[in-house]
Amino acid sequence: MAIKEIFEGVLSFDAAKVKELTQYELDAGTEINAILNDGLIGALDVVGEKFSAGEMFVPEMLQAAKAMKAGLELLKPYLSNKSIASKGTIIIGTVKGDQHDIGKNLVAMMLEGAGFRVVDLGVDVDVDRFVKAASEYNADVLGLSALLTTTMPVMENTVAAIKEAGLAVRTIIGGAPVTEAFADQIGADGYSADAPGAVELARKMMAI
Ligand code: B1M
Repeated sequence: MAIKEIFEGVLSFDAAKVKELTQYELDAGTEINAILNDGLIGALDVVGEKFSAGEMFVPEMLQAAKAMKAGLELLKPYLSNKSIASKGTIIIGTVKGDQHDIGKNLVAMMLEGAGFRVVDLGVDVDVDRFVKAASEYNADVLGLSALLTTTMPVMENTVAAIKEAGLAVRTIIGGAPVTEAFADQIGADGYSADAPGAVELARKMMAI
């Protein structure tokens, strides 16, 4: 098992090593969730702790994210399957002022894997773009991601704007600093702590 080495590869910013070992684990038939959670995501958690402790800085955090993405890219075909007939349309994006996209991408991949049509608006998405896209695509669900406490208010503004526009789309929010209590407070229709939970919520909302 090379999962520990994948973990260490992210922490030493070695994208080539992460890619090679992720492929090795895939070929060995290792569970996707083990590679993802114990190797790739687990390492980024440590990066976050080191950043908080002043032991790592933004350039290192960025390099670690790049190394993590090198592995995540190889997992993509296992997490998403665009050939399945669509069970509904979901718009997703990271809110204005926020560049973090790894968690949002993971949620998007798993939603696709569950058979939903996903329109990914990317990062730094403002309220108007969310509202326009929800209307244009006649979306069933709007997913908002935020990783910074400072960008959480954009979620509140977006949920309010969706209601004001009278759109029937349901809202799901998530991201490391987001909580169920916050979702209740801003009137979002759902909150999930992780990507599989977001899929479950979407399924319930569309009664699939
Ligand atoms: Co930044 N960053 N970062 N960062 N970064 C955090 C978030 C931080 C917690 C680090 C720390 O201090 N410990 C901290 C935020 C503090 C706070 O506000 N509470 C922080 C900071 C401060 C910053 C900057 C301000 C640093 C600076 O410039 N001084 C800056 C902000 C830039 C900006 O956005 N404007 C910044 C920049 C960056 C990088 C660009 C270097 C890089 C991002 C690269 C990228 O995304 N392309 C980065 C990284 C990598 C991190 C950490 C280390 C890892 C984030 C990550 O990808 N985790 C992070 C520390 C941490 O979270 N441990 C940190 C893995 C990912 C799979 O998890 O995104 O949580 P996550 O997604 C999960 C769930 O949250 C959930 O499901 C996902 C998978 O299960 N989820 C949803 C996410 N979205 C969802 C949506 C849903 C449902 C569930 O429904 C729609």
